[in-house]
Amino acid sequence: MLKRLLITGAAGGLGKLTRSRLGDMTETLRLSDIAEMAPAAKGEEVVQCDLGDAAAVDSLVAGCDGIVHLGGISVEDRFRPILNANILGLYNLYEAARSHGCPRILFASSNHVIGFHRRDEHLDDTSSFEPDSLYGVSKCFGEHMARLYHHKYGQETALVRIGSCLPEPVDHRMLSTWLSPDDFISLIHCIFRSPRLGCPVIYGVSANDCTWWDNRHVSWLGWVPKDNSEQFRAKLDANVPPPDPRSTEAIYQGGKFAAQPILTDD
Ligand code: NAI
Ligand code: 15L
Repeated sequence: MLKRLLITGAAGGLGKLTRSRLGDMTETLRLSDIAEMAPAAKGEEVVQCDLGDAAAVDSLVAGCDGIVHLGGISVEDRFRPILNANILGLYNLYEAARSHGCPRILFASSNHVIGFHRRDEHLDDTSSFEPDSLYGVSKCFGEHMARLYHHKYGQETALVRIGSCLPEPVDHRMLSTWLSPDDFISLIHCIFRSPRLGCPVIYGVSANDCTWWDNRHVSWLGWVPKDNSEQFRAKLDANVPPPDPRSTEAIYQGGKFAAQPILTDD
């Protein structure tokens, strides 16, 4: 049992999911976001702060023995907001962790670090970074920060390249990338219960028949995802037109992120 587990990004989609389901892992849940959150319930602490504010992040991390880092820009955006939340925010988080005893971190990385691999490729932890967006580049930075602090200070981080964590897939691509909420929660339990973690890449994906990603290199973690997106295929076939197979969106694993132009700051 952890003493105090910090969840950043607690006002977001996965923040709300984890807030409602991780209470049994910890004596106290500390919840943080730049946005407003529901008031603290019993066993909870709520702290509103900007990840770009180093002093605030330092106080946020003090006293925590685990961190589920979900906070930040979660889709493609202009560079400035990404710079503050996903680049400066990551530096602030790792510096704070270093000064407060290196609590274990789950970093919510993304499949968009490898989004420019083609869909006929099968990937594992040795596959090259091929980001498909400024957002994807910021997640590559986050993974590299984690590795740097692992080598220098022994900081442990699970680099979870989340696919698409939603109640169910909403397009055909997500038949490959879907991570069920239940499988995400069971993964978080495995990460914080493991006696040793290191700094592994873990693809956050359910046991989908048509996945592109291979997690055999982390079988020692004991995570066995249970859900399979095939149960939703007929519904998608009936309701969602697939994209033109010659389009960028359909060729690459990152889908729409690969097809989007880079947004400029003005
Ligand atoms: P979300 O956008 O719903 O939540 C992110 C939260 O971070 C928001 O509540 C936002 O207010 C907060 N945030 C943004 N900038 C901040 C700042 N400067 N300081 C403090 N908080 C800030 O995203 P979601 O879907 O809950 O995803 C959570 C994490 O998982 C994100 O890091 C995302 O990149 C990652 N992820 C999610 C996937 C998914 O399928 N939901 C897939 C791949 C990665
Ligand atoms: C992500 O990284 C995003 O945070 C999420 O909103 C989804 O779009 C997901 O990837 C995806 O690729 O489906």
